[in-house]
Amino acid sequence: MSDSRIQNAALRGKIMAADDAAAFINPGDNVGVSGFTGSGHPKAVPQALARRIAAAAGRGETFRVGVWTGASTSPELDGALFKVNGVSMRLPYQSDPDCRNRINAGEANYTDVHLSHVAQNAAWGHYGKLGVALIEVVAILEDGRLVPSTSIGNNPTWLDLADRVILEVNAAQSARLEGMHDIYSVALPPRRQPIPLAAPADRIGDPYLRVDPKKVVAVVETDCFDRDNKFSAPDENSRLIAGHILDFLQYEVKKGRIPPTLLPLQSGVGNIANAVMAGLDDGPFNDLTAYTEVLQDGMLDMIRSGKLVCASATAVSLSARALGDLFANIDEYRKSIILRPQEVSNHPEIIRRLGTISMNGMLEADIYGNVNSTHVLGSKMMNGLGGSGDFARNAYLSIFMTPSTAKNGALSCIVPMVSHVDHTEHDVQVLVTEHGLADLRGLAPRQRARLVIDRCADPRFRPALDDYLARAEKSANGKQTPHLLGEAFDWHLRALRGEAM
Ligand code: 0RQ
Repeated sequence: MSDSRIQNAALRGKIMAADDAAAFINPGDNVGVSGFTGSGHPKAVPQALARRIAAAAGRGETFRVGVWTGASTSPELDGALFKVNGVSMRLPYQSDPDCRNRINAGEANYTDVHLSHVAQNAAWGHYGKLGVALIEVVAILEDGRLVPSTSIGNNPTWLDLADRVILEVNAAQSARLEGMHDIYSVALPPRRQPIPLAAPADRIGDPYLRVDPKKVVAVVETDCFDRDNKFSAPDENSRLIAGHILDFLQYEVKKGRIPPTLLPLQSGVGNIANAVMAGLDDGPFNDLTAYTEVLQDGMLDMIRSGKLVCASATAVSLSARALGDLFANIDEYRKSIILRPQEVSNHPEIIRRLGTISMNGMLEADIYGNVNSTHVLGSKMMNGLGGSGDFARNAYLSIFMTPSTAKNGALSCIVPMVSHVDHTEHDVQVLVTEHGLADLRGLAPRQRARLVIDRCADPRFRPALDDYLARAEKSANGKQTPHLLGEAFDWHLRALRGEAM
């Protein structure tokens, strides 16, 4: 592989084994790694680092690093490093069980950040100094430019800020990804200028990452596929939720508020999001576009069927089957897919300009429309808010969706007051469960509460929510957003005791 994939002579001279490359990472370093929702993450050096950390622990030494990513990664990265308790600080989004367990046990600090904020916060120094950038690429050109992999995330920022750079060149990723990316850097204030992007298909940068070759300390060759981001076939609830959203979008088109081609779609991760895409693929809308952060199987299907003409994202996050299809037909897909830095894919300026239709999952919503996307029963981290907040506040339509109950019906996902707030009532326009859709736009809090209970709550929990609202309306200290502060969290307290809500 070296000859074709690593064309730069100086960097070819830095090829070494993953264990040797990991020796450039020191205890206490912050490491900025590539990787976004299981794609484009380094596959070999993190495991070599985990072995170093385990060996240090065997000698009674403490060896921990800070890990900054684009978003979630994989068992080879978060899994390996958290298993050996090698991470002192993690940001900005994760979904790995070992990582989650350490965070919830208080053994690792986790900073849950809007994905669009990460690059500028890092550049401003809010996270400390970046020792190492560890980035997967698919090739190094003769002049040293880097062909990015299946995600961009924060890679340009990590390459700029790090003292030392380790590159993994992954032969399993198609070299023909070249040309799919659009790298544009956003200057810091006061030099920041408007980002010249007016449509999802616009290309405003150039397709390569750049790095100062003097900073590159190691190049490691790998041959491993991305995480297999499998999806199950949509279940009944997902299909019902997708149906409500499709009916609503048709109504919006009929009202003339959005065009028949809709507005650029942003879709979160998971089975419901995929079910919505499957619904759109079978639905009446054509010539759709997406301005999103993650391109999942559902969107790839829509590109193949011709329904989706352009998808702008920062990463693909695909099943093994869909990744195979992407690579087999990459020259066709390259005409419709653009991968950008997450600072651009999630930039509030662009999201507001395009007026996206944003659809994200949630854990729970309250009767007034506040949404909790991250914390189970108030204190326990699930994944993180990811890009949901970037889109929720700035989208034309900000839609949050969930089945109405969790844990086999024991928990209601519609509660009197959310146990943690990620998206406030001011940012949430539409709530959807399998029972129905509540369009909250323009409504005052008490009107919203009526609609959320009637349309979205599970019928088994409606009487208790009605009762709460009625008593709150009678006895709260004000009528704007009536609450019974003494009992607003009784629902969560019952769940903590292992009872149904
Ligand atoms: O737990 O796996 O232990 O059974 O939460 O729930 O129903 O499988 O839903 O996979 O769509 O995830 C909000 C987590 C939903 C996701 C969240 C339990 C439930 C299950 C998962 P188990 P489901 P999903 C783009 C945008 C934030 C980031 C985001 C998410 C588990 O959508 O991480 O939107 N969003 N990013 O049992 C207690 C409740 C619960 C509950 C569900 N009310 N109370 N537990 N669960 N509801 C992507 C990026 O930004 C990268």
